[in-house]
Amino acid sequence: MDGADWPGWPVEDARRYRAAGWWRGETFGELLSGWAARFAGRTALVDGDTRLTYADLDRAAHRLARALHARGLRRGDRVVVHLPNRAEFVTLWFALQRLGAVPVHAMPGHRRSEVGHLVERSGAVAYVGPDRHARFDHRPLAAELRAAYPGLDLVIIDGDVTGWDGFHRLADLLAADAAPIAEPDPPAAGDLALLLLSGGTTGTPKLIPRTHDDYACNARLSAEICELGPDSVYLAVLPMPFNFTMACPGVLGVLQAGGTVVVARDPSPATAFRLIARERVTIAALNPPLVPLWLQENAETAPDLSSLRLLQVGAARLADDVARRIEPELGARLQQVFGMAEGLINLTRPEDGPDTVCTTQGRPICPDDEVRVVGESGADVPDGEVGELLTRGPYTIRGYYRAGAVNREGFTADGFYRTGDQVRRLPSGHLVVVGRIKDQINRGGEKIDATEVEGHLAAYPGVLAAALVGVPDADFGEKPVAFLVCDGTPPAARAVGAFLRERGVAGYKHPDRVIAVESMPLTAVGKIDKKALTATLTS
Ligand code: OOB
Repeated sequence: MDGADWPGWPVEDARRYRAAGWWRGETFGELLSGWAARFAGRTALVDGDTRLTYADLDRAAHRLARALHARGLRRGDRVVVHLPNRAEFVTLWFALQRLGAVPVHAMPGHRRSEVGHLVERSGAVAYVGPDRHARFDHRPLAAELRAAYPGLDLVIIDGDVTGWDGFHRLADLLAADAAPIAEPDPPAAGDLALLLLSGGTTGTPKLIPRTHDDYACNARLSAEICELGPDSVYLAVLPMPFNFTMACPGVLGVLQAGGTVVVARDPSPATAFRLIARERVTIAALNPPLVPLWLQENAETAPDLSSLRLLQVGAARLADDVARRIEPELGARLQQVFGMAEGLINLTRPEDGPDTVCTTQGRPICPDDEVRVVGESGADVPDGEVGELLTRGPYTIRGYYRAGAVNREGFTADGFYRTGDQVRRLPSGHLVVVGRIKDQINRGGEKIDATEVEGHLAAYPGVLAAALVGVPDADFGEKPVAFLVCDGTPPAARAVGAFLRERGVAGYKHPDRVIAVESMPLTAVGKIDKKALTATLTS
């Protein structure tokens, strides 16, 4: 463990997690070798016409690891991975694991501002992206990043690199027959395996250090509860770098069970339904805004969803009445998923009754997950009462990566992560998410750090003060709205969007509406009163 960069678990806790079998001392590189030996000829991955067996995936990851090593990549190096859903994401991920290099998960929608922070904060030496995706050319972005961060000297593009000096083609590296790694420096299970980006609430994105031991536990326990096995076929609808899609149980949970991952290159229900019928998909994971789209497309086109047994929904609050329609209309069981990149995963269980499944967000996946629900004073509240959720456990981080003082706010002195979520705990241990105290907007699962966006808005010419708040939205649960105090004519939402795009801010963070106000309402302690701002729209 690298104590200088991130706080690991106290020795006593680590010993306990190992003794209980939550941590098994295996790296993802070793795990892939084991799966390849066990499930060799079975299909691991399907992406369009590409079908990789476990043996194929193992070989491809091995070959790519050698090629990356030949380009100078070493154990501990951080690599920003900015790939959308495709088989190469998985191959690359395992190639990095074999080397002990650390993928830094960027989301497909992230742009220069977010990816730049990832590079800077992680000290990444390499960037891997597609040539173009969703009408965005990643190559100028990669060139800009390379110019801005001298440490970033390796750029790998999955696609065309013609005219881009010094960029490597991922396909060439995958095909390369590089020499065996002369002096392998294999990672250990307690090492950093990946860095996830936190939704954040402080204006500066925080990186989440996950180890082989803890992340494998996350995936394995999720897979056990979802009863995955070699016959499971998982449809990856949400972005694969998202923790939900990656490990809850997602790609890693399915692979450790010997099942098959089917890649959906776009999240539309039409694509999903075609793949479900063709590949006999048994499990898929969605965020709440996708659910009504699935229900509608299902009613209109009557697709063959007969293979689908489990539909996971999470990342934002699923409305109870939408939840109740899932099983009758789609014929698949619902599972609610309340998780976080920092760790704790809550799932409803196969044995839970319909009321529990439709109205709660599940309960922790590990018996050693510790959950506290505390009031403002910091004291625990009784079951049934609302408080902030604090948690600690074998796959929940004890601090962010290279975060220093920020960790003292985000975690209690005895290592509990302050989730910023307001929940009620039922006597059964199930949690109901009722709100949050963090200054974040959850746009249908995509998290927006209000402070971060306000920093950009304040730079808009003539803006004297800016506040970003989440307002209720029928499709997304909530959407960001900007309140601005302006010197002169206030800008239209479209102009603000163009400004943010120019600054490299991901599109999902752009305010849906811009509302000019004379002045900001303030709370008793002089902070902008966001509740009062929201009330002006909803009253
Ligand atoms: C998942 O992870 P993150 O890191 O993008 O966001 C975590 C936050 C939670 O603290 C909570 O505020 C919200 O997202 N959230 C939910 C929820 N699931 C997540 N709020 C209400 N209901 C739910 N079911 O979003 C994530 C990670 C792994 C699995 C699933 C989701």
